Amino acid sequence: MLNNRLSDAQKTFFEQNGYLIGLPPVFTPEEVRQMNAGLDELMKLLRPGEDSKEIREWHESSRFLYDICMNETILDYVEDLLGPFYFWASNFFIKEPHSKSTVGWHQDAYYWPLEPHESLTVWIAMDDVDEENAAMQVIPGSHKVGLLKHARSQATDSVLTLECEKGQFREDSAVSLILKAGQISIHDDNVVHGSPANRSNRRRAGLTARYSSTKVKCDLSINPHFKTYLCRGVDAYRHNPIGAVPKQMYGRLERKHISVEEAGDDAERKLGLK
Ligand SMILES: O=C(O)CCC(=O)C(=O)O
Repeated sequence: MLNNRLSDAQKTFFEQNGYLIGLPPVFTPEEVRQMNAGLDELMKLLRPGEDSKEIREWHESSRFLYDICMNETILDYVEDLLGPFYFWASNFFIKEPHSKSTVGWHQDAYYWPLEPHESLTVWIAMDDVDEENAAMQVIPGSHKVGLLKHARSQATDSVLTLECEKGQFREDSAVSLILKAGQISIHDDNVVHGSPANRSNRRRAGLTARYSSTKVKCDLSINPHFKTYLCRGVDAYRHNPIGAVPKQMYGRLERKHISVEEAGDDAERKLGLK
C-alpha cells in the first residue's frame, strides 16, 4: 500500500503547480486493452447521432467504469491530496486521428456548482499521449489566482463553450502532460488547462474521473443529478446525495449531467460568476 502514496515532493509539486505527472503506470497493458474493449461495449449502447461525449457519469450505470474510477492506487493518490473524499463524475475525451476538435483553456471549477473548490481530476490515458496527438496542456500555478473570467467560445472546434478570456495568463508557459497508456495525470479544479487538435494519425483517448473533498457541497438547484460515492475516510458533512453502485457491467444513463455550461447564464449569475 505504501508504494501508492505520494512523496512529500510530489504533494508539494501539486500544491505549487496544480497538476502532477510522472507516476508509475496505474494500469498494465492488459488492463488498458480491457479498458478499450469496455469502451467499445459502451459505444455499442450509443444511439444514432450520439458519440463518446454522451458517455457521461455512466459509472452510475456501468460497473466496468465504476471499478476503473474506484481503482485503489488512484484512490491512494487522491487521498494524499484531498483527505476524506468522494467520487462523482466521469467522462471520455477522445480525439480521433486528425480530429480538429480542441478543448479551449478553462478552469473546471468554473464549470461545476461546487463549494469550496477542493476537487481534482484524474485523467487516465487509454493511448500513449504526446504533443502530436493532442496531449492536454496546463498552465502551471494558475490554480492560485482564483476563478478567471470565462466567455462563451466562438471557436466551433472546441468541445467546451466556456473558455478563459484572453490575456489573463501566459499561454507560452503551458506544459504538455505526456503519458503512456495506463498512466494518469492529476489536475486541480482551479488550474487552467485545455488541449489542441490531434495532428497525428493516432487516436488520443482519456477517461476522466473527478473527486472532491467531503467538505464540498453541490448546488443541487443547478445540478439536481449530482451523486457521490465515498472513497476514503468518513463523510462528516453529509452534504450530498449518495449514488447506488451499478449492478450491470455496461449500461446507459438516460439523463444528462448538468454543469454550469449547460445550465446557462442564469447559473453563472446565481454563482456570482458574472
Ligand atoms: O482531455 C482533454 O483534452 C481535456 C480534459 C479536460 O478538460 C478535463 O479533464 O478537465
